[in-house]
Amino acid sequence: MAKTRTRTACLPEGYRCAGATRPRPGTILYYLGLGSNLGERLCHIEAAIAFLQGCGRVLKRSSVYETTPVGMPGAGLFLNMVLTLESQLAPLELLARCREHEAAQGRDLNDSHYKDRPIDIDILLAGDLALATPELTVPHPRMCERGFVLVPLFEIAPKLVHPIEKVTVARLISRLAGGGTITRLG
Ligand code: PH2
Ligand code: MG
Ligand code: MG
Repeated sequence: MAKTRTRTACLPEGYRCAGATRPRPGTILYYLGLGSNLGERLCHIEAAIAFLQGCGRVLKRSSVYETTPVGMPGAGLFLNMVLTLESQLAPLELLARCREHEAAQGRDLNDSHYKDRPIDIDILLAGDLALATPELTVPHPRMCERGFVLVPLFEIAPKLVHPIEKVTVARLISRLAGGGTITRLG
C-alpha cells in the first residue's frame, strides 16, 4: 500500500496540505475577500477575479454568497466570496493595485468603508504575515467577526489556522455571534 505523506515539508510546491496551500518561493499566498452591493454585482465580482488573475495565480475560489449588510443599515444585499491568490506582489503593492481596480470600477476611494460600493477587495491574510501600517492591517482586523468572510473561507480552507488567533476557520465560525443571512448562490 502506498504511504501517505503527511509532513508539509514533503509536499512539492503548490500541493495542498491540511486546507492550506504551500506558495512557491518568492510568492505570498493571499486570502482575499470580494464584496459588491451596487450595480451589476456579479459582473463586478467576475471583473475583480479577472483583474486578480493579472496579479498572480488564483488557486481557489469559493462560491458566491448573497449576504445581508453588516453595519450598514438600509444598504442593499451584498454578493461576497473569498479566493486565494499566489502572488509575487508585496502586500502594499497588491493593496495599491486593488484600490486602482476598485476606483476603475466606479468606487469613490474617499468614501467610508460602510458605503455602498460596486466592488471591495480586502486582503484578509497574507501567508502567516502580521502587518500593521496606516494603509493596511493584516490579518484583516474584523475578519473573525464576519460570517460573510468566514463562511466562504470555510468552503475553501476549513482547516486553515488564523495566524494570530491560532484557531481554525471552523472554530472561528463556531464562535460567531450570529445575525444576518448568508445564502450560497447556484
Ligand atoms: N463589507 C463591509 C461592511 N459590511 N456586509 C456584508 N454583508 N458584506 C460586505 O462585504 C461588507 C459588509 C465593509 O467593507
Ligand atoms: Mg471590506
Ligand atoms: Mg476594503
